Amino acid sequence: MQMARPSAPGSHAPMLHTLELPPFVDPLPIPQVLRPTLRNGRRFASLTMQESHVKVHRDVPPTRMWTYGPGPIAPIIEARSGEPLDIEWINHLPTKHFLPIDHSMHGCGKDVPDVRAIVHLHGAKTRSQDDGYPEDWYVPGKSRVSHYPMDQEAATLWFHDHAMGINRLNSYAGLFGMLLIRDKVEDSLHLPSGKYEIPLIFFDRDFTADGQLYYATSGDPEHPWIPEFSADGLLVNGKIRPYLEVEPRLYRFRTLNVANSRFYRLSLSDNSPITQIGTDQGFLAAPVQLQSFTLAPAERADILIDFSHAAGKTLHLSNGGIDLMQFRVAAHATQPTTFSIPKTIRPIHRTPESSSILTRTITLHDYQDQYEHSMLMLLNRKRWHEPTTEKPKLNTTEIWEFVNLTEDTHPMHLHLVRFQILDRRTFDTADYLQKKQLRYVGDSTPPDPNEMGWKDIVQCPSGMVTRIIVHFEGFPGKYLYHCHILEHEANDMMRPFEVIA
Ligand SMILES: [Cu+2]
Repeated sequence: MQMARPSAPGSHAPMLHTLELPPFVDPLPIPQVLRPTLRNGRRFASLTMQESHVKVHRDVPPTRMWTYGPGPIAPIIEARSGEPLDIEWINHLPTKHFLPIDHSMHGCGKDVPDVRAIVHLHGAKTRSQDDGYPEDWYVPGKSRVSHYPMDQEAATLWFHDHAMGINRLNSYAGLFGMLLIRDKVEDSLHLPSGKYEIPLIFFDRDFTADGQLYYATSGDPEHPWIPEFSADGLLVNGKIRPYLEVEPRLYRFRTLNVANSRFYRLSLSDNSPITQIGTDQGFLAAPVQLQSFTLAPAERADILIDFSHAAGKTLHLSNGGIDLMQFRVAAHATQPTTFSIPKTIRPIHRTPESSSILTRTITLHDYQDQYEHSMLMLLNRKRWHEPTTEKPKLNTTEIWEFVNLTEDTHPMHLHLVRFQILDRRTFDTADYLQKKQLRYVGDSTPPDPNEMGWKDIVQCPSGMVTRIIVHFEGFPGKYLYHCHILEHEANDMMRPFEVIA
């Protein structure tokens, strides 16, 4: 078979050469919309984690995946600000896992069931017991109802598995989806909607020659964990390099990176402008015109693309040099378009540094063996199970500075809260490691214009101090913060924090 490549490290399976598959032969799947229904006077939705068999490409046999719902990708849940919502998450997965579990990982021993799951609604302001704490996992046959107050602004949220030590595999299997919160500000903007508003969910996967998911291992059967995962197969909404037929008019795309480790740098093949109107936690104060934008794992960008200049043409959304998907622009729009890009969107008051009552320094470490292989990644040199050290008081504001002593950019995420990025600044890492002194060697740089909104992920580059300002509001209780590279998070770049009433 021409598509079979010999084998990947740690495996004997022949692999699929996904980059040799003909691109743009499958239409982009559009996930169904799930609107909550009223049950006993409360808004309610239910989603079932289940095994499904999904066609990722015309020429690839169906792939076993684990998804929320029967489709190739979870339905998009539509919620409204101010309208509380209960979601029942039913675990109907098989009892045997099909991806390589590392039983030496924290909370991943042979004494716990292989298949276990817990859902975190990323970006939601929820009580601790509804947040999807990693140790609150449950097994097939069980379910759990989580309550989401939706006391927050319009934004692109997403849900994914967060079970201790195994969510990198559960998410890789397909356990993720998008939830949109809408509000009156959004209504008043009259943005493209209905078939002109399209979710784009990016991820990468490797496949064996028979089309099954392949997750690389270290080659050591006792410690199969790998420090980072990136694959050849580039999927959008569950298809490898699909196409989308569009009209020559303005579209809104809700983009989300659900890859385990991969960062995307997205642009249009003809370099036409992309207008970003929102980020992780909702609208920017004003639109930002971009030639390209980066999405770290878990980041979202709410973007507008105007195809009216490209009637009758094709163009591509590219990641670096590779076209991820194709837009086929029709010669004519089906109806006159009345949408225009707003000049301003919603006021965002910058949180003054003077409102912070405490600065916490969080160091990021990568411990390597003699061959420079990563063994363990930690925050403040502490493992997940060590006692909680970050205990912000409810309704107070703090500055958190992430001191990155590693060679990677880490997308750091805090549960419960939204925050603003203050700045980034290069420092002398050797000095810090030897003398524990923070000596800056560059000027501080402000966040990029498209990072000036409310965020819940911050990219923390190597050798820099990245500062955010956070108002801890909502609920007291135990939450967590972690790197959103799922391989890092599992070993052990994740720590609890507790909001104290
Ligand atoms: Cu990381």
